[in-house]
Amino acid sequence: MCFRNFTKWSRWAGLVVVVAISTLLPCRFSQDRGVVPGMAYGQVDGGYARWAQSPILDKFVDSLTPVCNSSAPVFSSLGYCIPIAQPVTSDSTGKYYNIGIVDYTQQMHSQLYDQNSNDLHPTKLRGYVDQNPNAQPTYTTDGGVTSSVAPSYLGPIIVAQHDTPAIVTYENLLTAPFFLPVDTTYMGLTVMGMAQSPNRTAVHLHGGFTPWISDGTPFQWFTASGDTMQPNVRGPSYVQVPGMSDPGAGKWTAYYTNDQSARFMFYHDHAVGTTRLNVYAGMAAGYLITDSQEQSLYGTVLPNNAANNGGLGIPLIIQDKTFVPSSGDITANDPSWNDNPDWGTQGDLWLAHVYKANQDDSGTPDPKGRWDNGKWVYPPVQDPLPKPSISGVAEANMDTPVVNGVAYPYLQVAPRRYRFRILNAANDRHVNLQLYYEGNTPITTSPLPSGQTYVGDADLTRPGPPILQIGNEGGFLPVPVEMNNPPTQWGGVPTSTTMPTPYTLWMAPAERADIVIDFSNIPTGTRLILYNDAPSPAPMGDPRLDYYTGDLDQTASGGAPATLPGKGPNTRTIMEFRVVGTGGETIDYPTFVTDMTNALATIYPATQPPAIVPPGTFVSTRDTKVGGYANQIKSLNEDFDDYGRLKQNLGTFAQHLNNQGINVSGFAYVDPPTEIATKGQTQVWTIANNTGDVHPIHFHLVNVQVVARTDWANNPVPVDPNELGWKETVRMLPGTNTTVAMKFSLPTVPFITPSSIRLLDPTMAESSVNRWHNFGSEYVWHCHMLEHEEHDMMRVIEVYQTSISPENFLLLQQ
Ligand SMILES: [Cu+2]
Repeated sequence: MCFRNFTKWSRWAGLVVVVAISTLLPCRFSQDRGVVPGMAYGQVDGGYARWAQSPILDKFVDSLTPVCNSSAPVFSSLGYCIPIAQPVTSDSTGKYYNIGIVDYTQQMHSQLYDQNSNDLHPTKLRGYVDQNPNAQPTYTTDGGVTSSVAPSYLGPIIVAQHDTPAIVTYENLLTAPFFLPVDTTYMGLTVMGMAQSPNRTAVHLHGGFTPWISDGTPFQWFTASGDTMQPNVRGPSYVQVPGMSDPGAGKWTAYYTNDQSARFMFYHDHAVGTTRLNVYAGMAAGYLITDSQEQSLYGTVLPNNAANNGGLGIPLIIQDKTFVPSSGDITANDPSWNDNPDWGTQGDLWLAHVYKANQDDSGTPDPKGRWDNGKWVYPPVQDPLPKPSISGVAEANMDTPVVNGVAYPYLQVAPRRYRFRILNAANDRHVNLQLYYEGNTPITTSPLPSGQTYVGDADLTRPGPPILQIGNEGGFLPVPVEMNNPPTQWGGVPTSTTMPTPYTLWMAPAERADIVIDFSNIPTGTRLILYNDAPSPAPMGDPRLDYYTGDLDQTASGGAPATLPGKGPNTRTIMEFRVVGTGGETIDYPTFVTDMTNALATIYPATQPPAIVPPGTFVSTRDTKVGGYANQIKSLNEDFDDYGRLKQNLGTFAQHLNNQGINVSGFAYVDPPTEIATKGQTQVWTIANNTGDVHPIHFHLVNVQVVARTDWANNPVPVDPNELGWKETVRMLPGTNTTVAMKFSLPTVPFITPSSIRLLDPTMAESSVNRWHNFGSEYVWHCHMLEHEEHDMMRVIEVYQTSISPENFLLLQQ
């Protein structure tokens, strides 16, 4: 359970503090993440790092997983493609899909071997599978699933047409013990002393303009009919689509309007208490909306060929994983991993399951610690509970980049333009993407001659072709943005507390980038590296989480040995492009950029709503009114939970005493809602980030306009060119206010949507403070670093048809 109690609620109403905007200052900056200087280190916790490193893998030996193509099947070198979902039926009301949720396995690198043999070891995963008997792909992979169709990682992609609804029935088929560590102290997994199933699922269409009953918020979970703990149980916010028959045991139907312009979204798990685990395990898949305006660009400014999946482009879905190493390595670094036979073996997914604090509970500094122990900060957390043996952690930054389900993939490209649809689907790791020529010094050369770079690494002195960004989460940008070229590298030292400036294509978790790269002038035989140097966590960075060739041996501080040339773990070399063969095109790049600029100048105003605050309007985040709307103050905060573990929260700027006796802002997810709108209302929020982290804040239902940023001294912090247009995941920089504007329209649907009426905290018994509440149309806003979201950086957004009291249960429809 997260830090919260009913006495705080009773104080809450009386302690709302309206903070004058002119005095908007951090109530508290982030906790010190370092160890206490000058102290002698003991052999704490047996000297264990409690942190594993993946087996050493060669880079760029497996090809990128392509999208399946029924007419000319093409697979990765590992034998996979990402299927496109096939509707089971279509009529004037929309396209209907059946998608199962299953455990399965898939090989993610050709050197992930079984522990007891030299056989390949497909990694245990859970994810989505098209249940249409005629689904793609037409081959079968290793599986063990009940469907006749094999699941494939990150599939099936739903490709929807603007304004044609998609009605998806999901079936939870998860019945085996979860293969990842489940912390039962997190909200939702123990209800009034009763253990809850870890195999709950809730499916959220991220970016969708969706009625709340189909949004897939945390309490809209459902279990499998064969669940061993809670068969066919539906969460307190589970609602069927009105007018449709009950989908049946273990199922849930969602109605997606697709009343949006062309854009790249994704659907992923959102179940209370297990979101971070389910997504890390693979529960994420692409969702594209296309429209006639986008299609009019195919063959002109956008490519139109098989390699680009028509004109839709190639998905590059970037994640980070750590694979369980050999039994010897795991025993040396993280021996308690072996205590649970359900967790994976060599080649399966590893996840930290010990809250490895900078000080143990006796106060002895631990040089291998990673997060603060609230018992030993000042002022200390009062009477912390003993930390659970299986614990969630503050952040899960892993050591191996995986793109489309392949560790360190390569992609062969012809000398022509390619459109890529990039999604950062990592749990917590940000990336700062850049493109360089690959080094050409053989790996056998030692020592590395000065000024040279090994094969397999990026030569930072030789920038590749520019990255031209044309879209983000909200669809097309008003103006294409050429990522500064040569790219700007993060220098390894934050130049300010606000952001490691400068940067190139910075993508926080859940951000998307629609980009075009022109390889037409790159000679055949060239290899290029997609490079990342974002610090993790951003912006301050922990050097133990930055893996690159020649890094220092950090085993003494719980990190990895030095990374060898050409091998992992390496979080800087994401993937390799190989320019091969013919089939190229002749492109004059400046003319292409001009043509793209002209195309977006037409398409953007035709497909996107107008700006709430006219572009060019000067806005200070301290203005009391922005664009004529009251400027509401929100906050992002750090705190400690009842166990003395770091946690994050968000909410208004109202302050209350925490368990250290400090006045802090922010509330728990289940505290009474403070973000309230009426249908069609426009609101402006200024969000003050009181923490030391960059948090990607995601808004369900609405897209937002990023209006302004300022630091604490009210100096402007520029909005990035690729943040113009509409977004739903916005980076909040530490020590910075970010002002966003949004309109709370509700989707038009062919049925009457009931209100969300439930206990404020459905995981606790009803009481005088834990009341029944009418949430209207219930959505959420939260950090999309999933370890933060789950613990407990999420709040409700409630939208009402008209302005009413939240306790008025008579208004039953939205
Ligand atoms: Cu966060």
